[in-house]
Amino acid sequence: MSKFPKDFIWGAAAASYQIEGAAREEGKGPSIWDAFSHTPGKVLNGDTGDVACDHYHRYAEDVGLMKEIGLKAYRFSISWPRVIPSGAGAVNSHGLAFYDRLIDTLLAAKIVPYVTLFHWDYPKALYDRGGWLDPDSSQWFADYTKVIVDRLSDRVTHWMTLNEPQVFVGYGHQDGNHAPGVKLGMTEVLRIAHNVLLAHGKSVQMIRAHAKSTPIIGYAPVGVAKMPVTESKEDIEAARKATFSVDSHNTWNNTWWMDPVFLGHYPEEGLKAYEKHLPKIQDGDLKTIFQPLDFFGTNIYNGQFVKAASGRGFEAVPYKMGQELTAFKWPVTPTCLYWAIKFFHERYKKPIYITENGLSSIDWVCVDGKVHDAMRIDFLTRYIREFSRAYQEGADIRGYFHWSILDNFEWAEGYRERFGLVHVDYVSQKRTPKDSAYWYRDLIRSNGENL
Ligand code: IFM
Repeated sequence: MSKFPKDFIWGAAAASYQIEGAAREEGKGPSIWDAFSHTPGKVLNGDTGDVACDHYHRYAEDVGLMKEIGLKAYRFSISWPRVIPSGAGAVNSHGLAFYDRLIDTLLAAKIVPYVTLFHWDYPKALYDRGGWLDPDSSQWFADYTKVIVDRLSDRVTHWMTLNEPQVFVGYGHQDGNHAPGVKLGMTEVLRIAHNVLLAHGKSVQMIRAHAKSTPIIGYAPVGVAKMPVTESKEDIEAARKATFSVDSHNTWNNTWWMDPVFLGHYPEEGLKAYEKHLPKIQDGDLKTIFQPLDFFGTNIYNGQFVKAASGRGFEAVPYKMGQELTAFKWPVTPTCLYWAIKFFHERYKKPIYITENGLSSIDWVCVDGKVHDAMRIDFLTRYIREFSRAYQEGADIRGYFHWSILDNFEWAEGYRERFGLVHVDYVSQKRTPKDSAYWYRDLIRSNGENL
């Protein structure tokens, strides 16, 4: 058996606010990330996405690099306020024209565009009208979706609605360390979560109703991975339970975000855990949320080991002494790409894409002019081998998107964390493909057989 399916999609990903720059150019409206990053003390070093990788102007060079690497697909997001400056209503033709140019350049390079409709740069004007708490918020998102689909679906067939709702809802609206930077209680957070899920459902309906070519639609929540500390039957069952568990104090889980979308109902455990804070769920809401999807996308970087225990059936196991860590201080746990994929496939029974995975490491341009990121190559080798193992055992995997194509603006961490296959010097905007870019090129050429 080969290590990956024949038409496997090897890609890389990025998101609008993290790379585009041109924050105030050609009619773009402000997003909550523009406001947040310009608020003193919110982002490390006072970094902002004003210029970022200047991809808005350098997209052709960037697509050229993607072509050199041999990417089959590029996952990028649309900046909602670039296209509709006040979030609802008038459309900015320059904004749409940018995405036209980007898509045409990708297609000319034989790279398939995978479009994410929302990756966190929410229009500031809509936030000021109530944001995701507003009962109309799901319709605002659906209307924005229509504008994009009307314009781009003659060339785009692959769509994702939302990126990592756990993060933009949890970090943005509960912890307050991401935009918009508010600390709301669970009742409001769950109301937002429900509106966000409705937005997903309405957006899928809009894509299906208006796409000019048959759309292939997915969603990209965080995969909160739990791995068994041993491969005993008991620990494996504990990991399965933990993967689908819900804690009452936050929404950092899988099932609250995945069960309504893929199974048509909220998880029982969540309904109990959140009992005191549940939003009003109107008749028909779950039907709206539960739209047929073509694939299950998920972003996974690390996981937590668990073991069997009494009570809930599982217990977290502390990381080993001297646990390997990324520059971001995230644990390096390759088996998360095996266990999470196995469990998600069992429960949701959909074709799977890893829509993000990668490593932040300490990269710089060396005296020989190259970037020797050996740790990224090692990280990817280990993780992608585990992903292949899930395939060997029956998971229906369709693609893998490396995060990220370029070093970029890492939200509250500013430019400190470097996730790219391509190094970016933010002063000169010079791009330097790292050793991992050439390694990924060879991996793509062999369809993963060289792992
Ligand atoms: O950079 C982020 C991305 O925007 C969402 N997923 C995780 C990445 C690394 O933190």
